[in-house]
Amino acid sequence: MVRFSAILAFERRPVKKMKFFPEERVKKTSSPPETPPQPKQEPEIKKRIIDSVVLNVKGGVGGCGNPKLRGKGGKGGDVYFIATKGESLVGLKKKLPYDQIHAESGGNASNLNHCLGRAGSDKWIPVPVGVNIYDNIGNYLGSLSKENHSLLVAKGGEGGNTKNEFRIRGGQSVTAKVQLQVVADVGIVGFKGSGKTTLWNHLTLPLSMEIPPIEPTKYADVRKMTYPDLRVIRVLDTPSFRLGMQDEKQGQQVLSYIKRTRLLLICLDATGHQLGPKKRLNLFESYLCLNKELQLFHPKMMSRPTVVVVTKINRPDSQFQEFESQLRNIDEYASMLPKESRPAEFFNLRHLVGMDLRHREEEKLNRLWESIRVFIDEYEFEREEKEKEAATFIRMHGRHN
Ligand SMILES: Nc1nc2c(ncn2[C@@H]2O[C@H](COP(=O)(O)OP(=O)(O)O)[C@@H](O)[C@H]2O)c(=O)[nH]1
Ligand SMILES: [Mg+2]
Repeated sequence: MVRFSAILAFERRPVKKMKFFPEERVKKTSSPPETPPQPKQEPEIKKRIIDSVVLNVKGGVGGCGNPKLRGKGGKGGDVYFIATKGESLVGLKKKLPYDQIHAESGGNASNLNHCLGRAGSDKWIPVPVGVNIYDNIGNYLGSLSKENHSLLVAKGGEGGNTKNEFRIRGGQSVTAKVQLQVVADVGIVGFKGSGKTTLWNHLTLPLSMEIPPIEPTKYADVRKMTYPDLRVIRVLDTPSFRLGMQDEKQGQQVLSYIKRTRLLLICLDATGHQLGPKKRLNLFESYLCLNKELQLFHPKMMSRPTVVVVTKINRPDSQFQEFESQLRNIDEYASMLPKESRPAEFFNLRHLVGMDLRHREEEKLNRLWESIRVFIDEYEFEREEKEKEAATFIRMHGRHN
């Protein structure tokens, strides 16, 4: 009986498997690789705009107190963001690739000579001028709009002392999102096929450069227009506007870029826009539709200077001339439309031009270049004046919350 079970036990012993059979191993090392070496591929160009970075920051730990000597530990250092000219988000991320940025810990109250621990030094993190700071659940922490303005982001911990029974405290830990207030100076917005990317190319590419083939725009992208006096204005091209895009993640992102521009450049097809399988909007209706959607999305956008470029005016069914007169009496024409198509407030329209984008119409483009610059400067000037006025008012009357 015993012998029988011993045999069984032997048979049940697992067979040790070899990882590679020898011939396999030989094959692996000696045979040439089956696929010839591929030429090194160019890394794919990342088109996503970097408009925010997330930094984990932590205040310094408080120093240990000393119950025997009743000594007090030093306070941990605080973490501040400071608006610094010339700083960029990409530069910031490169400079601070660590997972967490700490301020210095407070010193311990170790002996009679060091009865009071030294306070840990604060950490100052330079960030670009013109950013808003949020925490990880989107709570607004503050903004840094002017050079050298600073914001306390994470407080250092208290050192051990009689009040806290000599227990040290860790510093505050904050996941801070640093987001640019302005993504681009000009935001091009319009329905599909209205010529946004074609216009963007005309505005931003040098004359000598060949216009790249036009493809549907998947990602928002920013390019610069450089004026002869080296003034730079950044222009945002966006994927086409769709109804309900605020309910999708990518749509929300595109709208958030458009929200953070200084001037709206609305691109419209002179022949109107096919909204759905059954509904076609004429040029005026397509203008009001965009107006209404953007006004509902962000009412403040209505005070922003707006330039309208109507494309494809060479087409026989162009409605451009009619559109010009409709805009002159916009209240009257809008009142003829059903109530649900009318926006509560109209765009702040400053310039209207009809173009045939198949050709480079130099004169019109030059006027567009110039007016964009003038409108942005006027708008910024007015905004600064208003800010100054508000600051004086607060100084005189106090802030009321
Ligand atoms: N005939 C004519 N075609 C245009 C004009 N503007 C743009 N297109 C064409 O319309 C198509 C869509 O243009 P695109 O710039 O991609 O529009 P987007 O979707 O608004 O970016 C392209 O084939 C362009 O060549 C124009 O003024 N006249
Ligand atoms: Mg496009």
